[in-house]
Amino acid sequence: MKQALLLVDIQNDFLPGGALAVTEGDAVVPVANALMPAFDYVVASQDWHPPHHLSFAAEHAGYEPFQVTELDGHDQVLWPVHCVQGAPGAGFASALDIAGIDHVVRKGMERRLDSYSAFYDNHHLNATGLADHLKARDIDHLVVLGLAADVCVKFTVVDALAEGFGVTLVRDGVRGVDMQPGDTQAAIDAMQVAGATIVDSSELLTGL
Ligand code: VGL
Ligand code: ZN
Repeated sequence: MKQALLLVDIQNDFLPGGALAVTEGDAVVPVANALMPAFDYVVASQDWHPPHHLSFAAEHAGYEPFQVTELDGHDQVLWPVHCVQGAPGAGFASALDIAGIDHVVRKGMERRLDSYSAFYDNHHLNATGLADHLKARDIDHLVVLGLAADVCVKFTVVDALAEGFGVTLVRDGVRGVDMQPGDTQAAIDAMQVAGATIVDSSELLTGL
């Protein structure tokens, strides 16, 4: 079994003070930094939207962030403008040890199409190439943490399992948006039901 660490969207806009701030989102950074040296291969995803991405509420007259609209026949949650390509908010958290990252996968670049998962857009029309990239390196197990637990982490983990990867989710390495109270716990439960193993980072670090 060859494992990789997958850091999901640990970007400034998802940290306190950011455009789409996740409560305690900064708490995942030290967990990521502690785990990185224990892995031979570290992948990081980056939400990477064009300036007028249609997941932004600002692109829809009369809509506010966190409302839902329909886009190309699918429900689309409307978000604050976030993770615009090249903007500071799209950058990795400044406290993240980016020198430890071996490969970056960017997603959400198509204006009409959102992409929560690091593997596929939300309608599974296009692959990001991450699955092939990992399989080409004989990686068959992913240890996953990052932001947001109930959005991009959940979609990434579900797709990873469907692609045949084993998945370990680091419980203390995720935080959620919680648009509804309890969303984060429900997401963790759903990832476990889908086949992920849930651990605390301390369980991965003992014996190192
Ligand atoms: C995310 C909402 C919109 C995430 C990305 O990274 O969880 N959430 N875009
Ligand atoms: Zn986004």
